[in-house]
Amino acid sequence: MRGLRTGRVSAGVAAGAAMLAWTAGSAMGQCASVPVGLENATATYTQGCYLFAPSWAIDGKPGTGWALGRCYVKPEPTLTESLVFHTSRDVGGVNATQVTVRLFSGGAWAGEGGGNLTIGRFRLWVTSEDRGTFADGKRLAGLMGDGWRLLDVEDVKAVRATQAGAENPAPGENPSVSVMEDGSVLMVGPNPEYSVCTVTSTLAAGEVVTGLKVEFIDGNGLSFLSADGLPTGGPGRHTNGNMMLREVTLGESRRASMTQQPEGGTMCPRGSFTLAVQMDGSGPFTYQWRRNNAAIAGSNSPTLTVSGADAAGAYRCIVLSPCGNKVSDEVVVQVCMSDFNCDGFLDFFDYQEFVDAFDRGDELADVNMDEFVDFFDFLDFSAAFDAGC
Ligand SMILES: [Ca+2]
Ligand SMILES: [Ca+2]
Ligand SMILES: [Ca+2]
Repeated sequence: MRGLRTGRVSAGVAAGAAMLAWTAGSAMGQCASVPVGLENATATYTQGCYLFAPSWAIDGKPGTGWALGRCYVKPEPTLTESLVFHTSRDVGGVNATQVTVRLFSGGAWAGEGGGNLTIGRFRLWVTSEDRGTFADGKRLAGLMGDGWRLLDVEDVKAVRATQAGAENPAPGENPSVSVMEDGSVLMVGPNPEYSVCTVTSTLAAGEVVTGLKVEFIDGNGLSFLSADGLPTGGPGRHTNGNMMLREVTLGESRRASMTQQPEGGTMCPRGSFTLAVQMDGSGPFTYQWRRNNAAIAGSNSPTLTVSGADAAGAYRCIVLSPCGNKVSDEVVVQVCMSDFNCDGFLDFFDYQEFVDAFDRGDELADVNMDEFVDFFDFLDFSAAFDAGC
């Protein structure tokens, strides 16, 4: 017995150029940010622990939030408090992945001279650690874990917001933001009652993120920090140290990559053969399979099943998405006419069954597909059998 061969060829130069032209003409829209769930919120500290749970910063409700303040509980102020989350799924992929973190904060506090509870200064961290090592859901002194990497701030903006979290209500002046030497974001300028601060960063190719940490740093209005030389006016926690974080959301724009290439192979005349690709990325993906460089009508899924004696050819799949277009390897599907009984082996039974069909004049024996069963079919079959397919 002989096993059947499989084949794969590299793309021809001319065919490849045609593909790229076709692809470039089909560019799609923006690479949108796809939401990623945040779970198991844990904080080092929560003011009024049972009134402002960490999980309230990820409950999707603008009216609830996690509150931070030291004045009522801690006799000695600390510089930072942190809030950590699991990501509900791994973030990042084969290619560099853009991530966006959006922090909605605010609320007015009438006491102690008044003031708005927006975020003044914060840093963002990510981790690739096992989710069992951080973010245990505790409201106080939660598990913070090790192995956090400071997220580079590529772009940041801060805008006023409504009580419901809508951005840029008119009229009014937005705060501006700057990135400090320690990687923290500092909001300066007018202090709106509610604000949204959005940070964009990019994960390295292959980096997989399992968690997010928001580290809040006092930066404004607190006398013990004035030595920092930071602006004393503008947005930031209330002068009594209070801050209300209402919602944190995370999004990713995962660049497209093809994680599974199609595999060529050999099928028998009455069998079928399935080709498949697999994509990684934010999607959505549009698939188009091509045979011998011509689009196959209706072949718009990640898999393609071909059948029939004329299925032989060179195949590839073109995948379009807002986050990148990909062209698969070109692979060859061969039809092995001498595996006459379609059992995947070439042996005496194939020969016997062909001869039987030939003697009957059965159209199955018309291996050269000229609609006659004659001596030429016999020659073709014998040659294919001798050649191994
Ligand atoms: Ca909330
Ligand atoms: Ca066989
Ligand atoms: Ca024939």
